[in-house]
This record gives sequence, C-alpha cells and structure tokens, in this order.
Amino acid sequence: VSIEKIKLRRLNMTLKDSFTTSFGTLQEKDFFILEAVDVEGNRGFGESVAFSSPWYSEETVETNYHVIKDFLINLLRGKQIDHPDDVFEIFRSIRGNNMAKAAVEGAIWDLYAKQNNLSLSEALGGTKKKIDVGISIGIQPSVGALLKTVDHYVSAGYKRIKIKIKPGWDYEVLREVKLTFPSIPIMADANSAYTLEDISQLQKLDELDLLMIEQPLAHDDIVDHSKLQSAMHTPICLDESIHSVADAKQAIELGSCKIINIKIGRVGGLSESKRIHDICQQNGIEVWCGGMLEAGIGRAHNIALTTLPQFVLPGDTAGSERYWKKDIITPEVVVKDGQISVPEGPGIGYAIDDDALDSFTVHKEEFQL
Ligand code: OSB
Ligand code: MG
Repeated sequence: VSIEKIKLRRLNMTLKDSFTTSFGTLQEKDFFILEAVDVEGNRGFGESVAFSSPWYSEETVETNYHVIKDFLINLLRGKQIDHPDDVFEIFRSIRGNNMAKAAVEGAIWDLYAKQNNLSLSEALGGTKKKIDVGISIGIQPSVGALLKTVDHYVSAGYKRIKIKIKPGWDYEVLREVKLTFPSIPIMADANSAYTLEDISQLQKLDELDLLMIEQPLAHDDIVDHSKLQSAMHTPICLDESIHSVADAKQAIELGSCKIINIKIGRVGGLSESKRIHDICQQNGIEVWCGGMLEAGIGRAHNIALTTLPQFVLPGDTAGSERYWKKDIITPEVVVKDGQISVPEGPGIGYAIDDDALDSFTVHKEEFQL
C-alpha cells in the first residue's frame, strides 16, 4: 500500500436525537476523518470513534488527536506496508489507544482495497451480500416514549431491538416491551451499570427470554462476568471488556460470555477485529458488530466487517437517517426489511459527499509520509 500523505479533518455533527446510556447523554459528535492518499489520487477513509469525554472508554477526541498526530503518523514514515495487517504491527510499540490506531488503519484498509480494485468486504474475506441489522435505543424519558420508539423501529423492519438499561430502568421496562412486542428479539445493554451485588435483579431478567445482556458488569472485568454467566441462563455479551484477541481468549476460557460485540475502534482496527472473529468462530462464540454512533464512513467499515461469516447476530449498524439529517457518504446507508445491501464498489463502496464533509469540518491538517 503506497501512501503519499494522510489528511486529518475534525468534524462536528449533531445527532437528530440525543442518545442516553447509563452514563449520560450525547448529542454532538466531535470526531476525525482520516484520509490516506496515494500518488494516483486514490483516497482511503477511516473514522475515529472516541467520544468527547471518557465515559465509554478512556480515549477521547483529544487523546485521539494527540496520539494520531504525535505518534501514529510518525511511525508510518519510511515503513513498507505490503498489507494493511502490517499497520497493527507498526503500531505495536504504542500501548492502548485502540480507537486512534483503528482510525488510521481503517483509512489504509480502504486505500488498499481501492488500489487492488476490491470491495473492503472482499479484502477482508467477507462473503455476505446483505447483512441483518438491529437498532440500539437509548434510555427514554418514560416507558410510553420507549414503546413508541420501539414501535417505530419494529415497523421500519429492524431485526432486533436493543434497549439500554440501568438500575431502576431494567426488568419492568423490558417486560413491558416484551409484552407489547412478543415476537421481536430483544436484548439489553447495561454499559457496566451493575455489580455482582445486583445478581438477583440480573437473574430476574432470565424470565424475559432476552437474546442476550450486554456488558452488565465493570468495563474492565472478565472474572465477575464468568461468575454471573454461570448463575444465569441469558447469554452474556461482552463489549467494553474486550480490547484484543488476548481478552477474547481469556473471556472464552473463563466462560465469561457466550457472545462478543466486536467494535473496530475498541479493538484497534479491522485486522484485530478479524482475528477476534476467527477465534470466536473456532470456539463457538457468536459475534455481532457494535456501533459508536458513527457517521457514514465508520458505518461503511462496520458493514464490510459484518460480511464475515461468524457475524451471525444482527448488529447495531442502523441506517444513516437514524442518526443524521445529512450523512457524509452518498448514497447514505439504507436499511430495508432489516437488512443493508453490501456495496460492491471498491473500498468502502460509498462515495464521499465532499460538500457535506466540508460543511461539517471544523479543522484540517495534512501530513506528508
Ligand atoms: O455500548 O454499544 C454501546 C453507543 C455509544 C456508545 C456505546 C454503545 C452505543 C450503542 C449504539 O449502543 C450503537 C450505534 O447505534 O451506533
Ligand atoms: Mg454496548
């Protein structure tokens, strides 16, 4: 992969609807688009997924900026990159900062695919032509509001509904949703809002036949989740706790989960995502692709990753219109009957809407390699 320069843009986009988790509410998205450019003018794109404050993980928009500009780009200088997998190795000397790494690596994967006239899905070894998607619904002001929101997305065809929960907004709320929509698969995501002291409240969720419960316990825990999984029937899915193949191996060995949510940013890129996918496949762990309220470029990467075979459960990659009045890609991501058709063009397969990109850009920089 020959790269002439890397362009960095900082964007500011406003979500149509604010998104509330057990930590707080998000409405403004501040993030980076990385563009890897070659001498022929091919353009590869990646998106950073860290938030402005470190509530989901320790990374933030500012730490992403610092690490990309002061370390990652310097590491790329003078290196030969035969394949995007090499980028993970080149970045190995930097601890953590997976979202910063993934943003740069993602741009290089897209550029590599375009240089080789492959779709990103093909470059990754993906096979699906359509992917199944669900939707993640934030904590709502009332049960009535939640039921209305669920109804909207069930009618729109989404294949499963994920409901954010926290102590005081869990069993009763999920039960209402289950009674009102008995045939749609339902899951819950706690974003680490519980501890083992809440075990009886969590065990009560077994009555509801949920598809899974995502990250009930601490963001950095693998051991307590294993105790919880052996004390409840509902499959546990890990999100925040899994940053690497090594974490996935430990969780599998300890029986901490039956399902893993793979987020490209959280694990440091597409190469590591693929390795986690492979080890899950070998061990009978189901996977699905999580989301970070991405704009179109990040969503396009998620779509390509989801075409790998062990992504057997619907992911959180909803259509562009769920998040944005106007997205930065064209066409936008469209969900029909709960599915997204995987684009077949080179790289991410969506064109960049340069006018939209410019209109959301608050800062630009360029680095020669
Ligand atoms: O825990 O999966 C999560 C959004 C922001 C941060 C963390 C999470 C989420 C979601 C929504 O659940 C995913 C999306 O729609 O992109
Ligand atoms: Mg989650």
